[in-house]
This record gives sequence, C-alpha cells and structure tokens, in this order.
Amino acid sequence: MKRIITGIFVILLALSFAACRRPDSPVPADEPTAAPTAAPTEEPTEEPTEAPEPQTGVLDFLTKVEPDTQVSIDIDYDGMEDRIAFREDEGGKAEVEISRGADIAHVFTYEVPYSYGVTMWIMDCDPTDSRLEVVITYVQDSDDSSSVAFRVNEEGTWLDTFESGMAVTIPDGYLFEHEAGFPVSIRTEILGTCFVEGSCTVTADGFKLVSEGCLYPVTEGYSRELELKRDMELEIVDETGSATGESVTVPAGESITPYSTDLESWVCVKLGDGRIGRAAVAEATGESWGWLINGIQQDEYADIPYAD
Ligand SMILES: [Ca+2]
Ligand SMILES: [Ca+2]
Repeated sequence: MKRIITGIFVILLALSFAACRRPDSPVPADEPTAAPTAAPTEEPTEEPTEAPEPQTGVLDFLTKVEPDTQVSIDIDYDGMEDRIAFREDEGGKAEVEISRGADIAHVFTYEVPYSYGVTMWIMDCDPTDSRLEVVITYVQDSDDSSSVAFRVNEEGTWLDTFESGMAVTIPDGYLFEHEAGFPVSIRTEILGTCFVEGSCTVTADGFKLVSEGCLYPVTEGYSRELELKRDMELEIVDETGSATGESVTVPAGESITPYSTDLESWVCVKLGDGRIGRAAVAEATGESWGWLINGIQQDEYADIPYAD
C-alpha cells in the first residue's frame, strides 16, 4: 500500500513539475532499478508460490526541488495535498513556504539567511511513519554549512523545524534507501579541523546519524598524518569497527592518520602498518576547551591542524 501511495506521490510530483522542470533535472530516485525484483530461485521453496516476495531493488522516495518551484504533495498522509514553495532571490535569500491542505489559513514560512547553494529535497526517511521530510541545505557567507528539516508534527497541526550544522551532500541521481540514509558532511575538530563524511536520516526528533561513524576524507595530495609527541593507547578494531581484543601503544615519534569518528565518543586512526586503532574521545568541559583523547588534551599528542 505504501508503495502505491508513494507511486501516487511520484505521479503528482511529476505532473506538478512537468511545466517547470529543466530537461536535465534528475529523475526522482524512487524509480525501481533495472534489477529484476522477482528473479527465479534456484531451488523450489516450501512457501506457497502466491506468497508475495519481499520487495528488493525498489528505492525509497527522494526528489530534488529546484528553486522557484512550487510542489503539490501530501506530506502528512491525510489525503489532502500540501503545497511547498521554494524561492530564492538574486541577493542570496531563500524562503520555504508550506501550506497544508488541512489548514490553509496558516502558512508556515522559513527564511534562509543570506546564503548560496541552497538546495531542497523532499524525501521519505521512514516509509512507516506517514510523514515526508522537506530538507534544505545551504552554505552561509562564512562558508559554514547548515541544513534544516521540516516535518509535520506528531499531532498533525504544524511543522517541526530541525536545524543542523551538517551539510547534506546528496548528489544528483542518488539512489536513496531509507535504511542507509543520505550522505552528509560534518565539520569536526577531532584530530584537526575537517569535514567528515557520514550518512544521516531525519526522525521525529530531527537529524540523526545512521552510519556507524563518519570517515575522514581522503584528499589526493594532502596527508592528514600526525606525528605523535607522546604515546597513544589504542584498541585495534577490524574493518567493521569491532574490537579484535588487541591493544597497542603507538610510541611517540610514530605517525597516525585520522580514519573515522562518531563525533562524540571515539576516533579511529590508521597506523603505519595499515591496522586501525580506536581511542576514546570526549569534549572538554568546564573551563577547558577542545577534545580529549583517552582523557588527555589532543594537542598533547600532536600538532593538530586547526582552521582559523
Ligand atoms: Ca496533507
Ligand atoms: Ca515517512
């Protein structure tokens, strides 16, 4: 049933976009893949043949909305179309306006501060919760990214607004599966200022990471290697992040390369021999500032490259 409803959304959306979509606009990502969904099994199963096969290869609903577009879509599954207008003026100000079919007297608006690269998507982060999410991301004049998600509240009376400092980085043509989330880039100061890359979803409580951690980007011609000034204790983990039971002490003078982090409680680094070690991290509290690794200020371990 949900698939049928989603299908109806797509048709509605396609109709509403028909007049204004650019020819090169990406196709909504919820189209089924070319992979067959009911490939014959090698061996007969004991299940009755009329039993429905679990759907595979069907992607969840996600579509990009171009600026200066108005979309009609039912974002709260109440059977009434809602309208989402997305405007951007030449001065770099953008506005999102949502009027719900259930309450046309009250129009929800959100003003995006001066920014550039403002992008909007409508997506279904959880096919079971009778809600769609409207997500925008933008870059501020300071080059900091922000993202905002709008979602009809539990009571169905208004829209919840969730703001986040992460950047949503969904590429055109992205094949969205809600369980895997959508790609985001998040600034961290752990072992240096940089943007780590993870996957995120939007729940009734807002943005939530779904990836185990976020990976430090690998940039050609740029090394994040840090030479240790003091010994660092690490727990060796395998590629899935599971502890192997082995611990090492990387001595001062050797180098480590930041590999991944959950942005709050651990960081993994690559050792010279390719193994991955994990250390506990915590944000300093009280009078102190910065990040602690195994309870010690990270600057004591290495010269950490911070951005201004
Ligand atoms: Ca509605
Ligand atoms: Ca949903």
